Amino acid sequence: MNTLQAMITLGLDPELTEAQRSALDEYGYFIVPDVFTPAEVAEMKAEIARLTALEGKFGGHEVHIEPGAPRLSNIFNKSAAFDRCLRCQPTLAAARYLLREIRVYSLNARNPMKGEGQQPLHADVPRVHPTDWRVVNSMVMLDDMTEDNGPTRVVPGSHRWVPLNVPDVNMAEVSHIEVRPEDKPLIPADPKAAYPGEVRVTGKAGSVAVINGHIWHGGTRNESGASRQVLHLAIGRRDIPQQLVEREHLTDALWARSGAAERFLLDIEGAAPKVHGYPPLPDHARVWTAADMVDAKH
Ligand SMILES: O=C(O)CCC(=O)C(=O)O
Ligand SMILES: [Fe+2]
Repeated sequence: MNTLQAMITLGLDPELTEAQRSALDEYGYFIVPDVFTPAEVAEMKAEIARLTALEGKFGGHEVHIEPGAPRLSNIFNKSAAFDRCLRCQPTLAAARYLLREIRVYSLNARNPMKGEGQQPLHADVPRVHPTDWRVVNSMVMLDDMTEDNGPTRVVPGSHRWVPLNVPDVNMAEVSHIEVRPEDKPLIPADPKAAYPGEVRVTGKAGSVAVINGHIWHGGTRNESGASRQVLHLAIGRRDIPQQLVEREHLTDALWARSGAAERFLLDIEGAAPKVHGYPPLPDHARVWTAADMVDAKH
């Protein structure tokens, strides 16, 4: 199996449209409406609610817990409702275009609470040379994402700039990010503040915003308090470590229901299920705050 074959097997067009490709190249993102139907969105939302009730304050523990923005991680292994994310054509086609051979990097859910959710501007992954693209991320909107319920902000074109405030869980082998003299004037004094030219990404439930994972972006404060349930469907270059190593968390159920293409995309081919029943919750979990991400640099 390879990436092209997996997409063909799943019945997906492996190519971006010309407009999507030029937006991804030039601005670092594009938005596609109506990728998922209302019924599909409703099923995924119901499953998020069920898993959130099961996990409570530990939601997100496999990666990190974010105060003010309840998260869930490892959700392919926890529910069949998200299998359709492996057929999210715009994300997969963008990832294939930018990264060539790909696999799932992670699938997380995040819902900022009223008055919470402002993240520092960051890139999800480091980049050590100009064409070292590592991750394509996407926001699968399970609610309408509006100007005032904590939409994702992006800085168009910043995918070509220095990787900013990369979360430590995503640094892989990179221990130092070089800041060239020409990068210095771009770096914000306060990464949580509005940045000149930033855009709030909005869309109806069922839309998907696809971003180059190197673009400067972040969650914003949920002013209205309206639910803003979003999945982060992140696809990585196949030689970059997964954020969540799917085979380490593999459940019997996911193994049993997946076909060859799904197993390739999750990188669980030849794996043996390790988790029988619902994945266990820890005694304690790593809490991560936006401040940690920036403080770690100083
Ligand atoms: O949920 C969002 O709007 C973006 C979150 C994000 O960028 C992250 O957690 O890395
Ligand atoms: Fe991010």
